[in-house]
Amino acid sequence: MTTLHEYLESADCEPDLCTLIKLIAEQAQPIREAFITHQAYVESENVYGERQAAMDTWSDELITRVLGESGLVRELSSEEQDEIRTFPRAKADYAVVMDPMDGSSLIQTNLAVGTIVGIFGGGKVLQRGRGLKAALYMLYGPMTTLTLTLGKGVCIFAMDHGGVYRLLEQDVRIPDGNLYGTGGGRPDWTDPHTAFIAAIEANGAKLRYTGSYVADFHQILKYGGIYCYPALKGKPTGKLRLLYEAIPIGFIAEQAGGAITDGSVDLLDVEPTEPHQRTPIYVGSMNMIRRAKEIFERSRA
Ligand code: AHM
Ligand code: MG
Repeated sequence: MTTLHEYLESADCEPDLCTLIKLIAEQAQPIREAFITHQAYVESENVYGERQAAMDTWSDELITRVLGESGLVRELSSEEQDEIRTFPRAKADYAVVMDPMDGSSLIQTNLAVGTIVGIFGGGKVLQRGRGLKAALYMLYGPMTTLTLTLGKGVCIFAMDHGGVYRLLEQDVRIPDGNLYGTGGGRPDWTDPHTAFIAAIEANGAKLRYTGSYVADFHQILKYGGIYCYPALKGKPTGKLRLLYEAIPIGFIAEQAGGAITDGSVDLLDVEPTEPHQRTPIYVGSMNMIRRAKEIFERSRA
């Protein structure tokens, strides 16, 4: 089976970008090993006032250190850090956005969690998602998988017992499908979101939601449907973040034939103004995205 290394060589990927992707992918092993010793929450909060799990800070520090030392990354912005990090001596000019441990509130339950990464060129993290050179996520489930796009389709690799990633699936396409997951409590949903969920349920949509965005999205990628974290009453931008959660996953979704929207605009076209901005997210199959857009458009008329 094709290894990640062989795939990158054959994909005509810039050599420094290949090195960077392999370096990030290698961190899955130490991250997996650390779960057992880092189960607890720590005393700190992140910039959003959320309690940090030990794995949030541990994985953030690990990846930040490795990328800083690589000399390949000029800027790094992480969900777990208040400020953008700069590495002025870097010899390459990649800029990385990441959620080092998405779904961390589930670690003690042993449900799947993951690491989400977007890689830009040009040395700046504040860029529109459509400018990404690569996006990937590692999912720590029964298998460790790496879902990757270099902007030319999506591949899924699985790590074998020797720590080598082997190609599981290529040219992944999101099928039209009828699964959905949505964040936010029902009393806090807005009228268009309530109308959308009612419409898809009336059409047979089935709820599947763990509370780990990266895992919930992976299910949508494989089986089709939609993941939503909507605007909520009193929280018009919802919970998830444009740079760390929307953009990399949206880029992968689009490369697999799906899309990402906040209900009106394609989130890959949004110019970020600050690293921690939040956005409502609807990501998944085209049939579901079309339906969401129709309902939101009607609500604005
Ligand atoms: P995290 O990045 O700190 O894990 O927070 C984001 C998580 C997503 O993984 C998940 O979809 C969402 O928060 C779940 O939120 P809720 O508990 O409100 O459903
Ligand atoms: Mg997250």
